[in-house]
Amino acid sequence: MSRLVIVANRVPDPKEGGATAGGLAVAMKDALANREAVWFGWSGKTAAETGTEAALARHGRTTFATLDLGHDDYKHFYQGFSNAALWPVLHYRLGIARFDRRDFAGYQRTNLAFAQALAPLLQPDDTVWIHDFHLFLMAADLRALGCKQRIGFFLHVPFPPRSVFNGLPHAEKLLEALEAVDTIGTQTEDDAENLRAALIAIGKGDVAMRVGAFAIGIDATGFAKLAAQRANAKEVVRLRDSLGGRSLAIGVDRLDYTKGLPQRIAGFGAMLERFPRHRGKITFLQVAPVSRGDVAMYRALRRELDEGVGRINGQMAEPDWAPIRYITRAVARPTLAGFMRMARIGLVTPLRDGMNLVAKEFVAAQDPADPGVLVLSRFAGAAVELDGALIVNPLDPDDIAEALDAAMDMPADERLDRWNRMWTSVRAGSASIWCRRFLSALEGTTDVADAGQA
Ligand code: GDG
Repeated sequence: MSRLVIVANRVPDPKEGGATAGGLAVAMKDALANREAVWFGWSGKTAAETGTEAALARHGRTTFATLDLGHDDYKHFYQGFSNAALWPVLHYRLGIARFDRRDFAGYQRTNLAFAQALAPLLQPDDTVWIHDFHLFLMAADLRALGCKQRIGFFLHVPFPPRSVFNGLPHAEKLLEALEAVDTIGTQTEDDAENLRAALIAIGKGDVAMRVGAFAIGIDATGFAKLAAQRANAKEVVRLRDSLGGRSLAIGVDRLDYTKGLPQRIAGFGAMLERFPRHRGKITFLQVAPVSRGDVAMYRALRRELDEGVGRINGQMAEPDWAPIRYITRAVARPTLAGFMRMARIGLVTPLRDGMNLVAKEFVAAQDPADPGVLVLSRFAGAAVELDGALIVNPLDPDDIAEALDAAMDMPADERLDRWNRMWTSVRAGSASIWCRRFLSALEGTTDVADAGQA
């Protein structure tokens, strides 16, 4: 079998064997176990200049190849164009995007530097799989350097309607660069349609035909097992004891403005106000590890949340009960799995999300004998598959309030029925299946149009 070359902005730490570092590493686990592979990208460190030669570390059958980012590229490529311009635009938030031509120059420079450092490592029959919005231009740069390998590109985040995308300066350059890609993957059929329409509008109908939807999944049985194992772990018991018999609602999200956190908190407050019989009966735990804390929008969000949580707790708390518990540190993954299993309600209400793995993790973590209820935003890619959830509009606090009320009162047989439907689809769409589907489309054994279908 030919070698698989994975390219992503971040590379998992080889010391952890790639197994513990984030969703992508989990999703790639099976593919990496079965063939020779290279994982190429940013080391996570900064230096005076972006590296020109990748540092190599071998682990099992995988070679980790990493570059440090120069301070300027960190500022303009990563914080600037990737996080302050592309991220909001791809999440439909044109109004909060910040553009600066120096940022785009940094983006072009870094994509090219990545391509220049990767090209000499490639073998003729390698399959190259590039991930996500940081690297729209890299396939075209590789082609310009003479690379003839098969190249795939997967976009983990949404792709908005072209009227939104075209608000991004240089939007056309990003689309044109996709000409160099053989198979282009998005999370949902809506994203694929939006991307195709944007490509067709600039006369790239041939490229539009290479776009397909491939919904990413989780290691469903692995996460279910982890949650069951941790059901009585020390931290989980501590949380259960502290609830004093009250129900738990849980939210787990990177602290990001796409995740709808202020709206979710307002929705929880609205539930307590409109349905006072739930007061003192439920505690909402929001875990929201700080992310991209050096970007201004994220600092503003944190202040807004501090204030929102404080206001609702101040208004609603009793001496022996605070409605909301809010943690901005990361919680260990096994502990999170145990917390999710204990929760009666999972609150996943992003304003926009490519997929949202937390929704699938919550489903996998449930006790089949007494499963909880998922309240899910219709704007998460996961909503396409998880029709057993209570689907809400995350912008409408009353909608969230009513779903919470319904979840609190939902009889056991309805909970079980809804959960069974969701669990069937989470299991069927596991991470390893996602990986296999994309690679078989890229490596030519399935048609793109059929490959994304379950
Ligand atoms: C992007 C797209 C798409 C969260 N807090 C903690 C923690 N997490 C873990 C979750 C989950 C992961 O982080 C988050 O994944 P999501 O899918 O929810 O969201 P993004 O990070 O925005 O990911 C998204 C994804 O890529 C994959 O394609 O679904 O749409 O935006 O696994 O559990 N993990 C630990 N502690 C925490 O406090 N250990």
